[in-house]
Amino acid sequence: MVAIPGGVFTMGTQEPEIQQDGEGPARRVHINSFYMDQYEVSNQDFERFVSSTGYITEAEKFGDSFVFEGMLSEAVKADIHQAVAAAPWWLPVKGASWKHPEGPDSSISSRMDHPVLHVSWNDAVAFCTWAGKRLPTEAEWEYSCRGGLENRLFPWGNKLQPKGQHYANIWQGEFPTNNTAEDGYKGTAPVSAFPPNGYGLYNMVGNAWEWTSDWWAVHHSPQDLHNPKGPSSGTDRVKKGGSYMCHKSYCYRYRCAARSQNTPDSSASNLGFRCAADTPGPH
Ligand SMILES: [Ca+2]
Ligand SMILES: [Ca+2]
Repeated sequence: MVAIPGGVFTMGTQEPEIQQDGEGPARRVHINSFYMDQYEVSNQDFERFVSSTGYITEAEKFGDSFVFEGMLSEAVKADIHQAVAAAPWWLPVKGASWKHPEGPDSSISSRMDHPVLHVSWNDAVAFCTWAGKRLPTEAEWEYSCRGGLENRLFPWGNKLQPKGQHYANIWQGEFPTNNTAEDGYKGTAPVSAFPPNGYGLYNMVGNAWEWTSDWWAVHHSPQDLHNPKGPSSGTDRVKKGGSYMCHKSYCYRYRCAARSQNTPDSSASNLGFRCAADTPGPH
């Protein structure tokens, strides 16, 4: 983990790119020092948890999970007859789970250093609790994402590709039909790929979406806040950072201020997490 120094930052933005996501207004938020995982939780990390606890994820209990169509074999696709109306590239795949990200025939053996996927919010909380940690709040996550920079789009600045270099695993090409993988990765990348931000954190944006502890809401007070924890109740939890599937044309969410949501029992082939922890002693 990395020690994140306490401070004040501008959360959200006055120039929301996706209005309905509640990216605005910009508000001043004070954050106490805390610890943040340097990397997304990997398959290897999650396997250690499962082998020591026997934990069964929600996707395994439900018997299926959502997989991006572009990652599936023709054989698996031929068996599926339902899709999400608003996002037909998501297919519910029987037997898809963290161990089998594209269904029963697939395996993580060559991807142990990639982010664990198909973990629900409840699964993520179980892992972090086991590790003596917790999920970050949305405010802690966004503060971490910004890496000490103020009001920038990305963890490294405002330019997506400084000097033509890729800083995150997102989608190049035409979504969802043509993934050129110009950044080196068609699906997930190792959790240590790409340069870290100013706090030494990797893949805050792109690669896998990351759960936070907050309930989802789109209206925020413009007032100064101290260590906000989000609404006291809700139906969905906040996820941050976007994923390898994000392209500016339909999901410009690989920005620190961007946000989205899922129900706490949801899982998918582009959604993972990392943990945070309190600094010991008085703040
Ligand atoms: Ca990519
Ligand atoms: Ca990420």
